[in-house]
Amino acid sequence: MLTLFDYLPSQNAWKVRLLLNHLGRPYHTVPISIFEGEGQTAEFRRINPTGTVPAIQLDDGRVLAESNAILAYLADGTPYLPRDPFDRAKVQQWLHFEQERVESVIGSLRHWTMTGKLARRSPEMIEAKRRGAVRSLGILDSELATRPFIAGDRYTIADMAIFAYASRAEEAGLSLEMCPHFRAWIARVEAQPGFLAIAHPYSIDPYSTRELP
Ligand SMILES: N[C@@H](CCC(=O)N[C@@H](CS)C(=O)NCC(=O)O)C(=O)O
Repeated sequence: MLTLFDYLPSQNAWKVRLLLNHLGRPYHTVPISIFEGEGQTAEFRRINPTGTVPAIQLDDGRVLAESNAILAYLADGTPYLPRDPFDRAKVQQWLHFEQERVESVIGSLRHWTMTGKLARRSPEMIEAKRRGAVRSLGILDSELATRPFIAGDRYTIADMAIFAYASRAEEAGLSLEMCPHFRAWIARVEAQPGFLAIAHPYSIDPYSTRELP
C-alpha cells in the first residue's frame, strides 16, 4: 500500500490527500512533526532531501517528493490529468503558477498568521507577500471568469493544487470580496465527487508556534 509522509496542517500534503480521496485509493500515513525537526533527520532526508512533506513511498520502495510531482504521478491515466500533450502542459503551467505565486505567498502568510509568527516578520516582508497574494488572486479571478476550471473545461490536479492554499486566503487575512469568479470556482471544486472537506488548523500542533528548523 502507498505510504504518505504527512503533517496534518500542511495544505501541500492536503493536496495529495484530496487526490487520494477522489481516487478512492487506500494509503498508509507516516506523520512527520516538522516543527519538532522530524523532517530534518537523516532518515527522513533519505525519503526527501529537502526535509519537507508531502512525500510518498511506493510498494517497491521508490520515493517521490514535491506535492505537484506527486499529484502528476498519481493522476496519470485518470480523468484528473489530460492525455493530450498540450492540455497536459496547460495543467503544468498552472501547477508552476501555484508554487511560484500561490503557495509561496498565500501559504506563507497563512502559516505566519495562524501560528502567531506574523508579529516576528518585518513589515516589508509581510507587505511584499500581501501584494503578491492580491495579484495572484486577481489573476485567478480574471482567468476563472472565462472557464469553469483553471486549466480548461475539466477539473484537474491544477485545480486541486491551487485550491489548497488559495481557497484559504481569508485565513491569511486576505479578502475574497472582489473575487466573485474565484469564489464561484471554490464552490465548483467543493462540489466535486470525493472532495475532502477536512482541513486541519495549525493549532492542533503545539509545536507549530516554533520556527521551522
Ligand atoms: N514545494 C514543496 C513545499 C513543501 C513544504 O514546504 N512543506 C512544508 C509543510 S506545508 C514542510 O514540510 N516544511 C518543513 C520545512 O520546511 O522544514 C511541495 O510542494 O511539496
